Amino acid sequence: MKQLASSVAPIRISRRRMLTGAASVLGIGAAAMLAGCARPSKPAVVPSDEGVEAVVTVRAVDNTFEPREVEVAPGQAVQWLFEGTMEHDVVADDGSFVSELQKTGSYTHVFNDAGEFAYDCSIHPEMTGVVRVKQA
Ligand SMILES: [Cu+2]
Repeated sequence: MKQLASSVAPIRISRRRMLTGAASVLGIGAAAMLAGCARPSKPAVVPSDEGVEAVVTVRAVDNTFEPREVEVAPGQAVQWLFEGTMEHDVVADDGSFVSELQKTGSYTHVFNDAGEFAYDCSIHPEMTGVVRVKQA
């Protein structure tokens, strides 16, 4: 009987250790996830190119950009229309075009350089889009 009692105790300790270990692994995982998702800070707003006629319009609705991918030629402009009930913005990964958070209105950007410009909404990471600028 003594043997049984002494064999039970170590099991309890190891269980507790396992739980503690699992909790700390989860904690590290959550911290890594937060670090991966969080933008360090929103880049500076790039003023909208007003007075320019856009060749493509993208609607920012709740919670998607429609269409998600657009294509223009160098020198052409894309206009985003804010139509959702929530605030959204347009933030280029490279910071080359960045709008204010807004519920209504529009934001226009002239793309002078060829390339692929990914962007998203700073408060809705699931809202992503791409502007492809191709040489005509
Ligand atoms: Cu948004």
